[in-house]
Amino acid sequence: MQCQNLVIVLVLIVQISDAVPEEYLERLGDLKHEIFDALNEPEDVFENGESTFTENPSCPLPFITVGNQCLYFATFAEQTQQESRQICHSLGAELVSIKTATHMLDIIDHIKDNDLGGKNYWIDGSDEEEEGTWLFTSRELVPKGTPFWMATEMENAPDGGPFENCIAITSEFGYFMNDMDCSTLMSPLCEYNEVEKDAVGCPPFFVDVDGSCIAFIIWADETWVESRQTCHGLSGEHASVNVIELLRGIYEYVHMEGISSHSFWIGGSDENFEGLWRWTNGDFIPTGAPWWGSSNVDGMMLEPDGGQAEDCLALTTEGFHYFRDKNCTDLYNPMCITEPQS
Ligand SMILES: *[C@@H]1O[C@H](CO)[C@@H](O)[C@H](O)[C@H]1NC(C)=O
Ligand SMILES: [Ca+2]
Ligand SMILES: [Ca+2]
Ligand SMILES: [Ca+2]
Repeated sequence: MQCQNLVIVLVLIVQISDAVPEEYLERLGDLKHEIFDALNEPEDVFENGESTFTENPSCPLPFITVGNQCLYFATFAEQTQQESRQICHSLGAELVSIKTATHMLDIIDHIKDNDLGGKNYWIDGSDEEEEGTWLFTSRELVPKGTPFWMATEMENAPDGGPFENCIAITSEFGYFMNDMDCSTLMSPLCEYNEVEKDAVGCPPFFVDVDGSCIAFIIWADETWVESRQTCHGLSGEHASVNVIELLRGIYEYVHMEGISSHSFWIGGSDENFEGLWRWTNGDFIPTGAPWWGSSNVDGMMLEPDGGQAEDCLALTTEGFHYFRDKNCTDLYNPMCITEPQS
């Protein structure tokens, strides 16, 4: 098992180094760092035999064993609770649900022992549906009281009423569970669970959308060119949306996952020849309805409507995630595509 892990790590490292130009490796910054670190951890186990990360064959990369759970502290991202949930889903995981006192202790010990303090994490659990009824995603009840929730001699959490409906563990409150405003930006703390794995088998950060593996990189605001490089860094391509069911699937996915307030760059442009829209592999992009959205810039017409000022293809929130031409230096989130894993 250890040898297998090492081989997987080496293959991934080779793939990453091949795909990314040197100067861009630096610019990918935190994201690449995080993923790279996570991928390297099993190697430490291999070399030292002993490590704080107990080897557990059932924890796939980038998850590590904490107690009897497979966890990933996704510190590269800071998102709302709903968006954090989506990031966990893209790793075949869910926000961690802390159900036992031992889980609680294991997580706090791990944060202390591994210098993960100073960060704030979203975990599973909310009372958005019915004030005061705290439920995990599984609809089981979240345990109340000691030793889970923060308490002083005067009062104990949750006590934020209708304005604080999501559970976080934060540095400020000593990593006790605390109810907070769901739109606060914090890092996802994901728990891998075999059951959550999608049927198609997409690599980390990619999810199955209508049979394609798509990554919604909601934590990075980038130009079109940077988005393309980010996709290459994840061993993917800037997404071609060349099947109408995929456009529909993307629309349904961003609404289902609560990330429809995000706008995405996809892999199309007419930069090489004005008006001639191509995917990054050179194939032509379909024109007209129902692909492109309507435009009211110059009477009622369809996009593209930007001429020389707009040469890159985006699916935007205000554009209802139809195809629209946009200024290539606008900052949106990358949307990437890759092949399902066999
Ligand atoms: C795109 O937007 C940038 C920044 O707002 C601006 O400087 C640039 O001129 C625009 N490009 C085009 C082609 O209009
Ligand atoms: Ca509440
Ligand atoms: Ca154009
Ligand atoms: Ca436009």
